[in-house]
Amino acid sequence: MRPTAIDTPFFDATHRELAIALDAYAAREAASIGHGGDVDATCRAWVRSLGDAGFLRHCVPAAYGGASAALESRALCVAREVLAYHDGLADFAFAMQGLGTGAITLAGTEAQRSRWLPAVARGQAIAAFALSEPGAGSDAAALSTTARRDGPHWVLDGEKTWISNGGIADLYCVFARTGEAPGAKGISAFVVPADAPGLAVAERFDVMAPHPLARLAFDGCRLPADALLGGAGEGFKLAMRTLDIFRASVAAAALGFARRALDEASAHARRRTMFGGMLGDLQLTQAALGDVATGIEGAALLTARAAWKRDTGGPGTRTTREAAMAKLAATEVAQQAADRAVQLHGGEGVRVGSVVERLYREVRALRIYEGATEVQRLIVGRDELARDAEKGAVQ
Ligand code: COS
Repeated sequence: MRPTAIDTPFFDATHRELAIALDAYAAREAASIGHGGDVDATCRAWVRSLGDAGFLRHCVPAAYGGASAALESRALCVAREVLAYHDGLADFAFAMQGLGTGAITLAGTEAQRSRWLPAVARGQAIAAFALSEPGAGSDAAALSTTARRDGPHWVLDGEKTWISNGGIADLYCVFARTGEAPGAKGISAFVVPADAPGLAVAERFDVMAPHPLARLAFDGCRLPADALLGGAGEGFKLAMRTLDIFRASVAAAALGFARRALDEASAHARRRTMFGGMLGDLQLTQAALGDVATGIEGAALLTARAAWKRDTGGPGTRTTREAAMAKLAATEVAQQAADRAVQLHGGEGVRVGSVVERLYREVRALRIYEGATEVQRLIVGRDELARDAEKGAVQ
């Protein structure tokens, strides 16, 4: 597969080379690693394979074994669109290495970066991002896990939930309330090794598109003083800055799933006879495919713009609005693409184990995690109001 917007000016020759190399790799490895069986073992296999092949270098900066000087949003997007097209767990394994260490890349000390980033880039350590809690999902600033100083230590108490890679991760990037101020300004980030005393995997979850997922319990979890990641009280902004990068990449993954669904639907429509012709001869089929293709290409341009703006905008460029639009548009169109593909396949579409049945299950969580569709809508809507207020101020 060739990423949808790869031939637009948002991308250059290095991205096209990456796409070609990954496409060949992913087709081969998806066939050899396979989809079924134990998700922990499958994810570990993908991390090892992606690390050995050098693709995880796109998840960390060059100074720590990465592929480019800074995390490159466009490379992340290219990689995720191609991987998701071939295999949801391949995309998951790749993305989590970046999301789980994104805050270390953005704000870690030299010691934190050199301890974790090279190992993550080689696929020798698995990373996770721990923000959500039983009582704080969309309203991330309401989190209640606490971190308090105790002499030379930090002590964490509370729970994190829906943590991807929970149970197989070697390190967790954890956000906890340190209380410098109420709400968002009283949260700090911590690097927590999986074997930290007082950290336990309290529960594993089965979900409709299985991947390692857990609830974590912190019970007097004792960390050294240098576990603090970034400034005290700056954890919420760090989480949001990390999400600004990875939300655009979720959009790219959605595009990969959507493109696969569209390809499966088109191929089926050209093969399946119906009413004395082919399914694809029916105008209703053509309209369904036309709507999905148009939605995918529109979302791909939003995604490319978000990634390009971040990569080329210079230090301090905010892409919150662009990343939110991209995630919103791409994940919604992926749902539509998978649903139409199932519909066009008829009974075969709901047969457990068919490609479109798998895609239908795989795209659903993308509209929820890393900021639900409703959160993206409110981010864009708030930004519209702020822009209007600015206009008012200058009139
Ligand atoms: N980059 C840098 N700073 C940011 C930021 C970003 N993308 N987003 C917010 N901030 C800053 C704000 O500027 C504000 O700082 P100041 O008070 O100094 O201006 C502070 O952070 C608080 O921001 P805000 O008031 O917008 O926070 P809210 O509590 O209203 O929350 C939403 C905003 C809903 C957008 C946020 O909670 C969110 O993204 N929720 C979804 C969480 C999520 O994605 N969870 C999934 C976890 S991974 S599966």
